[in-house]
Amino acid sequence: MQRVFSGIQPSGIPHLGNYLGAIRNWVTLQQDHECIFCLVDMHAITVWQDPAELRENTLRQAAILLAAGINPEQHVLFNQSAVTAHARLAWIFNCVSRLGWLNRMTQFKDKAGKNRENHSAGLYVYPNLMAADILTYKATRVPVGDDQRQHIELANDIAQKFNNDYGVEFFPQIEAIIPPAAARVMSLRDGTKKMSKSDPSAQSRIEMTDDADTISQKIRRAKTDSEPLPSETEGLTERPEARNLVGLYAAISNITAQEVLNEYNGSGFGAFKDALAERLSVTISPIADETRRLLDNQDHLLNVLRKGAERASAIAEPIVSEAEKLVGFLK
Ligand code: AQP
Repeated sequence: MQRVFSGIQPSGIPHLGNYLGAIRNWVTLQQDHECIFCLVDMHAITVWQDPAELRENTLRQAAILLAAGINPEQHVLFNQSAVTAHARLAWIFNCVSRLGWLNRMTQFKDKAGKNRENHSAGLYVYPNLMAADILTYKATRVPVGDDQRQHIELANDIAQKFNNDYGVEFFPQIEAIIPPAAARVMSLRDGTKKMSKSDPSAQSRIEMTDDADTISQKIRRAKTDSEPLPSETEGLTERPEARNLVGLYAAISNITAQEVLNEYNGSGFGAFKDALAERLSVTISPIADETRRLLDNQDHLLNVLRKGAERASAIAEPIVSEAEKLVGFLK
């Protein structure tokens, strides 16, 4: 059975992009993979996090994952900072990875924007830590949204360079599993920007804790244009907001964008948005309700994460200790 690793940052409330791009696929992969799911709190602090909010977000995110169908008995769910092997391997990778490789990372450029000099060194070496997260477990399959494709390629470069430098076949190559639909869900306010937890406007995203009224209100206010929906998907090429909403409808209903257009071509956005909001609520409301129930028992959540960290450490420790020996550290 292949080992899957995937992570999500507790940097806010997970949104529809995280759900369709990642979490939903994690749930499915549990059927025929050994899965390790991680709340990557060390990644989260690469940009400022209020400590109390980080704690709250980490617990809420654990609750959302359980509510969405992650099974912590058969698989492993924990928070990154509880397993020190990630930081140890990340340091080794900081020394394997090249500045030239990191300079090409578009996510750093997007997040740092024009104010590059003022961002943390952690944000810059974030992809090295991500490579360490995966290779700490020698995981070979990583379900991610399209935005992480470049980071997985970099992780493979790091694994290969480590193996070459030390003359071993120690780290495996990694395969990104990118969903065919909704691999990149866009902001509801701007169809050219990805939906993101850190967007200052909560109207830009559907959060996994939103109730049916909030979902309906956000979808009704979502930016669109004044044209009716086209009959073919080519007609969406220059219409990013319309394309995003049609893509969401298709992904949540497990049909193609063309099938959505077959039903709605020629109509305006009013009825289409109502139907979309309804479909989103059917999936999200039960997850939101179960999340609220789970959050009433924080001891249970802490216990799940603690046990998950113990099991993760048991897998990670021999792998990272061996990597340290290969580097020449006295053990
Ligand atoms: N808009 C998106 N569409 C599809 N997939 C997405 N993912 C994130 N945004 C979208 C996927 O969700 C997983 C977890 O992401 P993350 O929390 O680790 O980090 P991120 O990609 O940086 O997500 P955000 O929401 O934009 O967080 P902030 O604002 O804190 O940086 C990943 O698999 C990601 O591909």
